[in-house]
Amino acid sequence: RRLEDDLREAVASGIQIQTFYQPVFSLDDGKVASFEALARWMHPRQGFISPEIFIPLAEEMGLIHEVGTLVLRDVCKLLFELPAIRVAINVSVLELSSPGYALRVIGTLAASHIDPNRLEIELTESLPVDKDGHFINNVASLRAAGVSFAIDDFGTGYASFSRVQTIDADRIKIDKSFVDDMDKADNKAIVMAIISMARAKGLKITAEGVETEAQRAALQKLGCDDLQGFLLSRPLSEAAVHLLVKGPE
Ligand code: G
Ligand code: G
Ligand code: MN
Ligand code: NA
Repeated sequence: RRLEDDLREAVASGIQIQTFYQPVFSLDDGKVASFEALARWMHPRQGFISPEIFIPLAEEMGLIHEVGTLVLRDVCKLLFELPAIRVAINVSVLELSSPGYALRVIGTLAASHIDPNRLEIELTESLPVDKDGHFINNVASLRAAGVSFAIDDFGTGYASFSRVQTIDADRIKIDKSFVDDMDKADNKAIVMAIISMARAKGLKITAEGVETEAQRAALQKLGCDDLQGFLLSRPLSEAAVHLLVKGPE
């Protein structure tokens, strides 16, 4: 069987695609500021398949919309059950370029009685933006409803300050590759430049992929708002998020 057939089946049944949540910590008080929802594919024979494999495949196959719907459904359930938290979802440019995407998201939030301010959309510039305006219209509608936007993997590929301006983003997420470099040598210069430019534009700053105490200390000193990475927490199951937020019952 081809992986494509398995993915089509997984998406149709829903249950093999699961959502994990990686906590993001505020540097102000060290508390959990939000969670990033991350899709996981629990393949019945091959075991766990990384989103780095199946998300691009879903994009090629036109299934990314269904994957996004499954993740958003999980996220709305969690937001409903835990009224104090905020969650960020990763959204493909293909989803945001699809007519009616914003209305579907806003409708799903409304049906679950969830304040759109509790949802953030992380956008990676891996694909070109559509030319017929659907992307911009969706972003504008979501922003008007209260959904915030972050530029993911900032500093890589097409993610740049022009992208920040186009979608009027609230936040940048400094890519793990820069955080890694910071540790090795005196390669802090890039991170410092990103942070000072982001500050000048009034953007919130999250650093991703923080794995060492040295990185944490350096990023704190440079003035990041939030940190995310294996040093602080791996992505958690829904049950583990409940335990973290509410404590053992
Ligand atoms: O969880 P992990 O670090 O392995 O994720 C790998 C990549 O897959 C990341 O770039 C992440 O943004 C992306 N990804 C994870 N979950 C989703 C999702 O629900 N939708 C989209 N479009 N991308 C996702
Ligand atoms: O592209 P995006 O930022 O959405 O990717 C998130 C991915 O990065 C997730 O798959 C998550 O599991 C992974 N990740 C999060 N923190 C760390 C970390 O500290 N180290 C490594 N290697 N990966 C991380
Ligand atoms: Mn992300
Ligand atoms: Na990222």
